[in-house]
Amino acid sequence: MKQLQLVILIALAMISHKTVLAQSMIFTTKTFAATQGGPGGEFENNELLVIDGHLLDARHFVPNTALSTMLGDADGDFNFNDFDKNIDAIALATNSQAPNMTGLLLSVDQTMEVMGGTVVDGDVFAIEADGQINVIYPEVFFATATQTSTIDVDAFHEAADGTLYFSFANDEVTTSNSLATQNNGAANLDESTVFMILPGSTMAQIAFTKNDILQVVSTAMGTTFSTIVDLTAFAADPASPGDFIFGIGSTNSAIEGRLFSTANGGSFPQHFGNDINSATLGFIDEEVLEGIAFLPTDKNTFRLFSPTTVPSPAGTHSYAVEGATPFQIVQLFASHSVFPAPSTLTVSNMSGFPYIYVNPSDPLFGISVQSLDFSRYASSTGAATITFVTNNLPVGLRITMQAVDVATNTISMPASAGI
Ligand SMILES: [Ca+2]
Ligand SMILES: [Ca+2]
Ligand SMILES: [Ca+2]
Ligand SMILES: [Ca+2]
Repeated sequence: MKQLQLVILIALAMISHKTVLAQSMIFTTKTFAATQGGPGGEFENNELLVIDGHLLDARHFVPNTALSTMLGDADGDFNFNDFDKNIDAIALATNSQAPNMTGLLLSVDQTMEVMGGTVVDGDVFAIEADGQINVIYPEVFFATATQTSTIDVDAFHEAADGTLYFSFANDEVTTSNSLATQNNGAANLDESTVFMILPGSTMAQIAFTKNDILQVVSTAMGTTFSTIVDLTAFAADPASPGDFIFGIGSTNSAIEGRLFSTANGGSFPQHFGNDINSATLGFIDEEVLEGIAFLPTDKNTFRLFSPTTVPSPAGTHSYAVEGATPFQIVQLFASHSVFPAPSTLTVSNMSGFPYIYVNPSDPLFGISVQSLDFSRYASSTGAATITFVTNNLPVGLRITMQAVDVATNTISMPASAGI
């Protein structure tokens, strides 16, 4: 009987040519995206988005307000809104790296001011608990490995065996004869080239040339494409070991916003039985996807949003949560923000986000705990909106919040308001 089941499974595997997504996929868009999913109806290009086994369409995973709250007040204007550059690469951090706030490594597409300095577009970095940026792989590492000069990394992936994969945002010229040879004799490395660095090596090889990527796209689409403009995202395909999933920069409406897998020579990753593209992600328009990473498991995240623009000093403030236990209580905790670096405590005996940004000894914290205005029952879909009204408060007085799903004792990432 067992053998028969095995034969059936093998037969099923052989007729299945599609990659099926079982893990949470974290990603970002290249530009602002209007969406049917999630509060506010919009995603910014400096936010981390997610689809998973619970979510049919894309939702926030880490809103830019959460990233800015973690980063702190880099420019000293008493607003937590300084994570303001497009995120162009995302990768899952391995255990070998320093603990960091989200478990993810990021790159941005412009120089960004952070506390204690700047990050540049070629850096791959983690955000630490105290708001410091920890550059795990600096730009010079990639430039040296490819014998180029200043570069912008726009796709990055660290494989389980330690092999690093990456792509550049622009065409770059190499002085390496070896790389040129691998690049069909050309010193000009196309922006859709995927490089790899094997564990222990400091020199890169070409994993996929522009033509290799074109071939995968053409095979998946069943028609020949002469350009995909750019490779914008790269990760191991969790449903097909040894294969990879990538995103492209083309704005050709036939292929814009699609993800491709190298499985079967060229195929479409699947989510809930659909190809992953702008329409199935719930976007109103076609959007170029960048920076994909897969979490090890399907993870239902509990998420708190503040409005994407800092509200005026006085008025009604509306905070949305998603991913809470349906029909159970969501509690918002608030305290006055600490500047310039956020004050953090390590969470114990709670699940979700590992740090507390609200200050339990602040008087506002006690008020938020006791106020009915700060708690709501979640809807049947685990959503709730919490609103409160403030009077005009001076510059320098801001509020940091986190939400708790009381039924599961799960804490959200932080949000903040310019109140
Ligand atoms: Ca982005
Ligand atoms: Ca600021
Ligand atoms: Ca970058
Ligand atoms: Ca690229």
